[in-house]
Amino acid sequence: PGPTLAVVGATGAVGTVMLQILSQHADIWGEIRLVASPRSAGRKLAVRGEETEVVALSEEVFDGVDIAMFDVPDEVAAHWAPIAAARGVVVVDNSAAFRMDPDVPLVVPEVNAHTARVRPRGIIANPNCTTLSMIVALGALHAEFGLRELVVSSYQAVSGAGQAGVRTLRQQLSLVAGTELGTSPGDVRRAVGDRTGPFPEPVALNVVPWAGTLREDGWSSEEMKVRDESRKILGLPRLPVAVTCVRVPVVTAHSLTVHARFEDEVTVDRAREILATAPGVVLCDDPAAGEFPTPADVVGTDPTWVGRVRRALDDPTALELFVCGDNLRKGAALNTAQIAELVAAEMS
Ligand code: 11C
Repeated sequence: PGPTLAVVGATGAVGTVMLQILSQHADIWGEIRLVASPRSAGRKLAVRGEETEVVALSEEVFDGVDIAMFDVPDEVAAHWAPIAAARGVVVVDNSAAFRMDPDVPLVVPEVNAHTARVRPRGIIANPNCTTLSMIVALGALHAEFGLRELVVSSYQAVSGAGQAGVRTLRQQLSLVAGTELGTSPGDVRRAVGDRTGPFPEPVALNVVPWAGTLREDGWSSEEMKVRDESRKILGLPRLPVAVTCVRVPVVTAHSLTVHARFEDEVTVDRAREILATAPGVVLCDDPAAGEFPTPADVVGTDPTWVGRVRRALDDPTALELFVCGDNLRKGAALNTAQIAELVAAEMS
């Protein structure tokens, strides 16, 4: 049989997509153990067509496990990932707890698969979903053109904030549907009241220029993650990155506008060739025919979709792009599964 896999956080928004992916991908695993908080223990979830009972997180749950995927809050991962690693488990962690640790590789298989082999702490980190939604396309362009600067804005779906984010948007939409709201200052806010869930402002009929928690000088944690993680994944520790993260009323699939400046002059034709052939990227770019990627079409798919490829009007070394990807699939569960499959291949 193949390696034994534990899915820690099997009942969350990302865990749920993970079970679908494990059921769709080639079945390389021996036992798959589903793990969650004691609150969810005893539930039965389908994986690979079999009903599997969820067990409570404990030290013993890692006995005999080869690889564990963690989709749990930062503080839970910070505590439990080292416990699992100390028992000989290779942990693939989707929290922010270890991403910037120099002894933990931050892996996107299409961009830096080789870094996954060196893992002094027994932990491999999976990037933030916003970074992941653009980095496969950027990695392909960087490999040929040499990236020198990034300016990005995100349009982030509510499922980035987990099941609570999705519940909040659905509830708010039901409160504003069929009304005349959205026509005078504060009317949406009054209709929504304190039902803003994980967001600081109403997200229905709105855009919210905020994701994550407050960091120094007015930056958000999400913005710092996009900068720090992009630098680490691309191996460009001093890359200038300007980023603004925004939440939009989309259930799933993050989008970003990207201004990327390169070493030398670039052509749109060559950029399109690179993007059209890069693994994990789909070029969807025919504005004359009204074709560009949008979350409504991208949700539920695996690739990073790229459209609106243009050369910057005032800088022949820069490109403008619109990038869109499913934040729960490539943005989280799929990338984690791909990393776990890389590690499993080492073991076979
Ligand atoms: C969001 N990207 O959309 C965030 C959620 O560091 O993995 C993921 C947080 C993280 O809210």
